[in-house]
Amino acid sequence: MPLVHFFETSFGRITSRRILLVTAHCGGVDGWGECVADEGPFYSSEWSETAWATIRKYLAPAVIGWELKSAGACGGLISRVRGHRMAKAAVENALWDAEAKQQQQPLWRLLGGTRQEIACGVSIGIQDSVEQLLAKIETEVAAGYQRIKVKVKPGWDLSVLERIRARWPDVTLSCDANSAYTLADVDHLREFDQFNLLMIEQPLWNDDIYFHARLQRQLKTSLCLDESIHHARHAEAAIETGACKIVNVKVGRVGGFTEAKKVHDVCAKRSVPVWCGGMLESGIGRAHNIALSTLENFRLPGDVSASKRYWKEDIIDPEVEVTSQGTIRISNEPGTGYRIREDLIEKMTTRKEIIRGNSS
Ligand code: OSB
Ligand code: MG
Repeated sequence: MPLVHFFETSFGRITSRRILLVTAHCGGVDGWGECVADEGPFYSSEWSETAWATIRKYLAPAVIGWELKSAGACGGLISRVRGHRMAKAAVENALWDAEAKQQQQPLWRLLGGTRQEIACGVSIGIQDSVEQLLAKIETEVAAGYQRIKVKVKPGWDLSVLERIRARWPDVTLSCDANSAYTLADVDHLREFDQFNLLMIEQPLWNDDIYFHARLQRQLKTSLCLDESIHHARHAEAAIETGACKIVNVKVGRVGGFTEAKKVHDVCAKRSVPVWCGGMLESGIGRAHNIALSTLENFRLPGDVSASKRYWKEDIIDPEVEVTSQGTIRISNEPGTGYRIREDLIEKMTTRKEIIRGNSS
C-alpha cells in the first residue's frame, strides 16, 4: 500500500508498506489480524518474511483444530516458539477478533476497555526541511490532534525543537529517537529539557533498559520506552530500575492483546501511564489499536490517527476518522466496528497461502 507521504525515522525512509494479514476461520466466523513487521529488519529483527515463515510453519499449525475457551488461550499453544512476537500477535489478534464476532460483542469490551472515546496524537517523520515539518505540524494542530510527536536523530533535533517551540509554545510535544543516541550524548540530551517535552521516546539502544535508567536520572524530561519493551516483565524491570516514566504499548511488539493487557496492568499498578504506539498500520491493525486504547491506563494520546493520514484508500469501511477535538469515537458494534474490504484486499494481494489442519 503506497503511503500518502513518505515516513522517515532515524533508521530510514519508507514510501509504501507491504502488509501481512492473517484471517482465522473459526467456526463460521472470520477473524482478522495484521502483522506489523516491516519489509526489513530495521525497527525490530522481525520482518515480513520471518513472520510469514514463522506463521506458516509453526504458529498456524499449532493453533489450527483446537477449540479454545477464549483467544487468550492461544498463547499457551504457541509459547514453545521463542520471540517472533509480531507474527504471534497477528495470529492471536485474529482470534480475538473472531471471538468478539462470535460473542456478538465489541472487541474493546472483550479486551476490558472502559472508555468510548480515545485521545489521538500524531507521529511526524523526519522531513526534507524544517519548513516542511512546520507545515505538517500546522496541518495536524489545525485538525485538532492532542499531541504532536516528531522523530529526532543527531543533526535533526535541538534546532528543530527550537523552531517548533518558537511557533507553538504550548502544544503538547514529544520526540522519538528510535535509538539514535548513546550515553556519550548525555550532555546533548540534557539540552532537550529546555523544550518542555511530554517525553523523549527510546533515545538509547533498542535492547537496553539499564542504561536508560542511568540517563533518566540525569534528565528532567520523562523517558518513554518503545523498542525495549517486549513483554510485561520488561515493563516491570524498566519501571523498577527507573528507566522510564511512561510506556509505549504496541500490541505487535509485545506479541498480542493478552501480553499488551499485561503490560498495561503492570504499568497501571505502579501508576505509570501508557499510550498506544502505531506501526503505520492499515485499517485492520489500526482498528485493533483503537480497541486497545480504551483500557483505563491508556492515559496519554496515542499514535492512533486517521486513515487518510496514511492511505489514499484504507481497507476498512468506514475509514478511521478523528474528530476536530482530536479523538476517535468507539463503535459499539460487534468486533471492531469496521468492516473489512475483502474485495480491495484481494486486488492488492500479491501472495496468499491457506493453511489447513489435518482434519479439515
Ligand atoms: O517508533 O513509534 C515508532 C512507525 C514505524 C516504526 C516505528 C515507529 C513508528 C511511528 C509511527 O512512530 C506511528 C504511526 O503513526 O503509526
Ligand atoms: Mg517509537
